[in-house]
Amino acid sequence: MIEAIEAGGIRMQPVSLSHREVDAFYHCFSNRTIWPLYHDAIHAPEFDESWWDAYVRVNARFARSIAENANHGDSVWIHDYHLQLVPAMLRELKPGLRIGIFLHIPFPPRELFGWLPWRARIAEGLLGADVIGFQTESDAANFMTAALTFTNARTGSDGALSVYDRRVRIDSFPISIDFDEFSSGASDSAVKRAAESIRRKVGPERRILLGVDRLDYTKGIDLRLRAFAHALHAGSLSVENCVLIQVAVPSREPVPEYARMRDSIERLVGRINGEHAVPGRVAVHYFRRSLPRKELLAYYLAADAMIVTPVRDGMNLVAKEYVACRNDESGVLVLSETAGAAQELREAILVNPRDISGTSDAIVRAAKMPATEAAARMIALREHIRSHDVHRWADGFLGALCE
Ligand code: GDG
Repeated sequence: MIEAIEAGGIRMQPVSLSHREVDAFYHCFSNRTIWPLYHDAIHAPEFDESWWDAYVRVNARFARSIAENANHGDSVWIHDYHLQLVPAMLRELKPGLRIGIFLHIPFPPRELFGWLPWRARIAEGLLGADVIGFQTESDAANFMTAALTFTNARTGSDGALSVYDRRVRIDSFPISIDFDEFSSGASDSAVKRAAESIRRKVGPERRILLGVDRLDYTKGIDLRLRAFAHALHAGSLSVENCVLIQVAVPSREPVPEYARMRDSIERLVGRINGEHAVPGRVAVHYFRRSLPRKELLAYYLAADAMIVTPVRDGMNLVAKEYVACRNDESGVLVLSETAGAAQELREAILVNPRDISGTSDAIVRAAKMPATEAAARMIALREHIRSHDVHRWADGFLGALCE
């Protein structure tokens, strides 16, 4: 067993995995089976018995490690789709714990979940928890239906599920951000100076549209680029008055689908700039790297509009971070209706990201929105996120777990 690590008053107990396990458990089963399936099968999920075996083995190792480190009566909070079997495994090893699990990604409709050869095992794995948390009510409802279909769980009297006389609460706990941290970070004078410098460099008369995403096929970066190109073609926007800055953070590079997607996005950026750039003015600035936090805040501050167009997203924190940084109440958020955040952020301009001309119209509207309308929307968005921050999320989940 690897030694525990102490950091910031927290003791972390590593769980070691071999390179082969990282490949089969993480890159393959987690990110080529579960990730695409749970995001509405945007890409065909792959099903492979040996990946599943690695997933079971690694989940069992996490469960054992928790059982060795937790005391009777402790609360355990498990996170995300990589560890869906841990709740039931842990309950078996150590029945006296309170167990919660939170899924950061969507939970698919029963028809899609039913594709999984191991659907009953996964649903039963999750049902080992006392509380199963999802980002949205529809994710929670999807799980409820899947559990009733593929396991022996039955509806309990109070809307919870009943599993062999044990009560399992299924609920939504929309995750959020530390509003105060982003808001005060954005009022830092170095961040403000960096934002002014970005504006000066791209041309102070130009509207800045911003995209910030992991390079992931769920994030709709290609659709956003096509919608922006549509506006340039139509003449509703031009490189003289507008620029799109896309920050694309490399992610999951060993997974073949990600390499293909990156190539196609980069070709698209080249094509748009090839068609629309003029001397000193490109249409799209594309940064394939992760920015330090302060630089990211400077981009949030410099941007007149944030364009968030995932085809499917559990929540999307970038949308919330942008809003928290807009202390002067300027700026417009364009947001996919298929992101969990759209359930809360109703004052954003909501779009169907697959509707290229509709998204293009929304981008133009955001770029040209009168300051009074933008402020009214931004004030309402900020109020919501300020009162629904990450502390409320954590307290809500842990409160439910300790009930
Ligand atoms: C999963 C779910 C759910 C991005 N670029 C840079 C950077 N980031 C940070 C952002 C934000 C985070 O990464 C991305 O969070 P998202 O929520 O947008 O997306 P996922 O990574 O897919 O997260 C998602 C989330 O879990 C939480 O439950 O909302 O639906 O898919 O915090 O700021 N940070 C820095 N430089 C960058 O260039 N420093």
